[in-house]
Order: sequence, then C-alpha cells, then structure tokens
Amino acid sequence: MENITSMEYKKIFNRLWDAYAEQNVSAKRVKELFESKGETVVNDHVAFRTYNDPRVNIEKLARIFKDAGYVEKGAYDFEAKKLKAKHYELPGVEDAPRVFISELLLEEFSPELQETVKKALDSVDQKALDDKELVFKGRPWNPVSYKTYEKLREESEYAAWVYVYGYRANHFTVSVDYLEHIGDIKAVNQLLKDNGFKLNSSGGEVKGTKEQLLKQSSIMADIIPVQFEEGEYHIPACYYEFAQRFEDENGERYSGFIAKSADKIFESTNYYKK
Ligand code: OOG
Ligand code: NI
Repeated sequence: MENITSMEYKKIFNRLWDAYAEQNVSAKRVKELFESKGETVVNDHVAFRTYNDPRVNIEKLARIFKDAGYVEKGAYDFEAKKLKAKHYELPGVEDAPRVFISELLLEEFSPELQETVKKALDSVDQKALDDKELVFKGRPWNPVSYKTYEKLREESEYAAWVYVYGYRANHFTVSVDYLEHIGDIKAVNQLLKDNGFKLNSSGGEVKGTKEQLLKQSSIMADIIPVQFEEGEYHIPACYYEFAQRFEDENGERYSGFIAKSADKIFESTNYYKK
C-alpha cells in the first residue's frame, strides 16, 4: 500500500541520489551500465557518516528518516576504527533502502583531533545543525584546510572524510537480489572490472559469505577536485556498493549488516593509486 509515509522516503532518496550522482560520476556510470543490461536498480541501503558530538550524532542524522517512518533495527561496533553504527528500516515497504549511519567516537582520539572537530562545529550556527535537512547540507563549516585534512588522516581516514564532505550520502548500494540478468555478486564484480572500475580488494573482492547471509563488494571512491584554503587537491569522495542477501533456514532474508565485512567496506574511501 502506498501511503504518504512511503512516498516521503522516495523524495528523500531521489534528492540524495541526485547530489551523489552528480558528484560521483562512477556511481552514475555503473547504474547506467546495469540499466544497459536490462536491469532496474534497487537500493539495498544508503550510508552516512558523522561524529558523535551530540550536535551532529547518529540520532541527529536519523531524524529525517524516522519522521518518514523508519525504525531502528541494528547496532554495530567497530573497535579498531573507533566507530559505532546503527541501521534503520521502513517497515512494510520491501524495496525501501535501509539507512546505515555511523559516527566517530571522538573521545577515543587525540586532543588535537577533538579540538579540530569542535572548532569546525562551533563555527556553524546551531540552527543549521538542528535542521532536519542536515543530510542534504554537505559540509556546514567553511573553509577547510588541506593541512588539517592530512593531519586528521594520520589518525582516521574517516575523520578526514567527514571534515571535507560533511553530510551527504557516503554511498548508495545496489541490491544484487533485484538484478534479473546479472546472477550474483561475482558476476557483478566481473562486469565492473571488465568496464574499468576499480574494486575495493581489502579483505578480498567479496566480503562475507553465504553462511553469514550477506555478501558485499564496492568500487573505490572517485577521486575528485576539492577546494581547500591552500588551493585545489584531488581526494577520494564517495563510492558505490553492491550487496547480495541470503535467506536463513526459516526462509527469512537477512536484513542486517556484518561488522567484519563493513570494516573493510569503510576503506573504499582510502587513497589508492589509479
Ligand atoms: C560504511 C561502511 C560499511 C556496509 O554496508 O557494511 C557499510 C561507510 O563507509 O561509511 O556500508
Ligand atoms: Ni554499505
């Protein structure tokens, strides 16, 4: 049944997709590649990143989705990367994308990193951060320094990514289960490689197993020009992910995330040589 709530989510994701696809040409090209094979692309999930400062934490980013009917489903810990995450679903709407939001645990980093993030957040009008539309706002603080970006990267690639890109979809994820012609995640990966896309191979090109009920892969983030105080630099932006889910012994399709696989997927925004 299409009710007002189930329409609202479509508007949110269309808006997020437009900004994401414009900035990250590879994602758009991959979607077009799949469509040229007669596929309709359905999103398994869309992911966001943030810091755990109460002004911008997971709960803050989740509001717009909760208001559209989403409910919290799973919570995850990433000890090595010092991150936490939650995922949300829209009950009763089978093909609505899940929402995956992670946050960096600031208190586990150096006083310098904490100070950098605090300064950025302090420079923004609190009203702008309170806006439910924060997920569309990109980076609310300006300008950014390349030197600071590099400094943050020494401690956390994630911290540096959020510092530059702020609030936007970090990645969309194609649901392999809805593909009618491209059989499985291995076939997806082969097609991507044949067309010159660079896979994230950290921990293997396919993360997860049938036994874990979730297999995932991703292409490395596009490297795009970003304007810093010191001038323009090319750095990794957003990536595109692929997910194949399996049914458990009761015939129920798994709907959560696998922390061990996710840990490697995060690295899709790391630097790499072209
Ligand atoms: C999230 C990485 C984890 C997944 O599907 O397991 C993830 C990120 O890169 O922000 O997306
Ligand atoms: Ni993901």
